[in-house]
Amino acid sequence: MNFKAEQLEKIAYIETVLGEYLPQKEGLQKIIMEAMEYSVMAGGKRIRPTLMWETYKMYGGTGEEIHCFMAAMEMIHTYSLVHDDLPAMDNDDYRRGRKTTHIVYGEDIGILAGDALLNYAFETAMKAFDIAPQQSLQIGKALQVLAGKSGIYGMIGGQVVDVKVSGTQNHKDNNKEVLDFIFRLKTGALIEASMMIGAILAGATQEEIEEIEQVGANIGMAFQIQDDILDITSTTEVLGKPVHSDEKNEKITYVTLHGLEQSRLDVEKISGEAISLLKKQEKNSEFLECLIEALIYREK
Ligand code: GRG
Repeated sequence: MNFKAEQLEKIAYIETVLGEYLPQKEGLQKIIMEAMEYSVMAGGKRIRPTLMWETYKMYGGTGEEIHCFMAAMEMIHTYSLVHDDLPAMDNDDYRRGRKTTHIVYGEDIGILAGDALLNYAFETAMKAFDIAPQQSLQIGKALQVLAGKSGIYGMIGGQVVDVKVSGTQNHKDNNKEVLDFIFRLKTGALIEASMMIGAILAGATQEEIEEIEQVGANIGMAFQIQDDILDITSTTEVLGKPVHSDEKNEKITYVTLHGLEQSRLDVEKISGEAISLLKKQEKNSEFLECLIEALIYREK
């Protein structure tokens, strides 16, 4: 398999889907549609919709309803980045190689663009009911996962602990547990949800859905450790966002706790476990395995 070429083809396809599902730029509120498009179409690796789509196909899914959820997931992911970049949070000026949304449109529209993306994500996912009414039960289940994993028991919960708890003294004795909690929720939850939704919409069994949740958890953990590594070892040009942001925000990271060498070994080990779990499913998961492998050595 020519993995790189296939990946680029898939990204191009996902971007067409995103373009189709973004709202028309019209009406008195047109600026919000422009800001939504600006942030969503700024590039990005499109890891989450790729994982969703590949998992869907792995479990035999062939329908169109998956597209609504792929677009919805990327909208939720993008809203989290837009809000994370705001002055009240990380206060970053660059993301995905260009000025952040609040720098271009102002802080008020930056906040509203994040809100709009989150809401529009659900409006978009619910279009699946019109596309595949016979799948209503699975679509309902997929919506439950999308809402739950992005909420207070998922990504938002992880972000809360990251901004409010992780740097405080009361946690200095159990930094590793707190960091693990943040990674599982802030980064892992959306990756788990992406794969679970792919499985649910394709009609996978409950056991298969739980197994794929664990695969997603491993990918998420490895992905965030690699993110911490790249924040130290990469450059702003390559990442398209500022490096050393963890140091700037005085964050405890996987690398500060475990060291660079151990962090690299752990990315390999945790990703290897994800690949083994996938292989156990005895389905065609070749592309997913290559993707997990590629993420170990990703440079951005
Ligand atoms: C504001 C509710 C709220 C949540 C923010 C996702 C997040 C939580 C913050 C962004 C900062 C960060 C390092 C998050 C961890 C997840 C992560 C590594 C996001 C970046 O994802 P990529 O690398 O981004 O997939 P692209 O740009 O490629 O889509």
